[in-house]
Amino acid sequence: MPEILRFDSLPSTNVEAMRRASEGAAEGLCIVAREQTAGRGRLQRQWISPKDSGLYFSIVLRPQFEQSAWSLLTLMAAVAVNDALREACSLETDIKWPNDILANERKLCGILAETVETPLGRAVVVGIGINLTKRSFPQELELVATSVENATGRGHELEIILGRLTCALEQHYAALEEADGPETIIREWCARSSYAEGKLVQVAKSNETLVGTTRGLERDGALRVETDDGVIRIVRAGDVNSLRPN
Ligand code: BT5
Repeated sequence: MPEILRFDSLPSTNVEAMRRASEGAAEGLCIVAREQTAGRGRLQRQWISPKDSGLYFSIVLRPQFEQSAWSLLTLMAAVAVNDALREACSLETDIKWPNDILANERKLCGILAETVETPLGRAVVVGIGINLTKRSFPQELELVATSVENATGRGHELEIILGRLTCALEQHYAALEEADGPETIIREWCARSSYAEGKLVQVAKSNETLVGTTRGLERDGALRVETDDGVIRIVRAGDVNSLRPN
């Protein structure tokens, strides 16, 4: 069983896990909070985390494989969340590249991996926020967000989802550590994501926006997008949105 530390309230479970990692916490330490007052998304964005409305979770990892494969940790976590929700709530979800779990095309979960320097070497904290109840996001996000309660029509036990999630993380992290780990995780991710292949998307990058059709993932998890001129663009960062053909 992993060690799980529970808090009533934290600014951010990722910040707490990073602090503990920098103090030498072992791989596998999990932090769970009933609420976050400064929950973090990517690029200084916010993750809204009201009390007892979501699973706010972070885990400390100390990967021994080469750093070029660390970007796959986010994909590995998405695969684990997808499994945990199926097993605990009979809920089928989609994965939007790279880190969003969707139900009915709305965001139900976000994942944020951050690295931290520690006395035991560089560590990674993988943070996962899952909306459990209807109160987990404000009305202004109604068109883009959803929760397990919204998607299944009933409430679900946080502890059951947490139990499944830690098992699934353990299983898929072990798979990623194998020699063929990158291929395995990419295969598992593609099997669970409608965004992997043949999806018309718009990608907003920091300096440009491109439109094209998805053509699978690179070995490091980057998204391949074929633009109109037949060129394959490799996307390593950016926000992806599905476009429907007219
Ligand atoms: C993410 O960022 O989706 C990563 C979220 C990671 C949250 C977890 S919770 C546990 C751990 N501790 C932390 O401090 N963070 C992690 P990004 O792709 O940048 O999406 C952020 C955007 O999602 C925001 O700008 C909002 O538009 C939207 N958003 C914020 N809160 C939301 C919520 N509860 N449900 C759905 N969408 C939300």
